[in-house]
Amino acid sequence: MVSVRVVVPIVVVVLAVVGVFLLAGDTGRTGTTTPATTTPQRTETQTPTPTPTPTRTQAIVSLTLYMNDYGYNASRGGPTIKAFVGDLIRIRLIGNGSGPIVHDFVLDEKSPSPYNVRSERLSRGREQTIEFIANHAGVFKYYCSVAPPAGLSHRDRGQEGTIEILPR
Ligand SMILES: [Cu+2]
Repeated sequence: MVSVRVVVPIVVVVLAVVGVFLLAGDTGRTGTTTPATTTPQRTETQTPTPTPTPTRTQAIVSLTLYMNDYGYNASRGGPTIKAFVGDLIRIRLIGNGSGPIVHDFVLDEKSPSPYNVRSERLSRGREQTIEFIANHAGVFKYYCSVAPPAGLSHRDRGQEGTIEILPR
């Protein structure tokens, strides 16, 4: 175990020195910085060797949905969410049902869709942020899966919306 303690700092120092000489900027392995894919020091160092272009920055489709009785940001239905394949979809869900009524956000085989996204069931004032990658192109329905023992399900009351994932 002693050797590990000694080796790790040496590796860190070596990597840091190598990184300085190469001016390549991949010092993410030192553990002090996150392994970001960007090379922000490029403008300062003017590396002579061509650096491969980083992969395309991932688009983030972000929105907030208030989960009302019985719609998303609405009393019925919900906004159409539009994204491209590969986008990260980040949805902040805020429970806004009345009384004990809870709501959720589901995009699954019953949508129908190839996705398997399901939030918690949130009561008024509670929130959860969900994230998923838009891996499958298509037009699908997201919906609330809550259904009381008797009467109409929330979806039957109109609590659903459309999500469109376009191919790039
Ligand atoms: Cu609901």
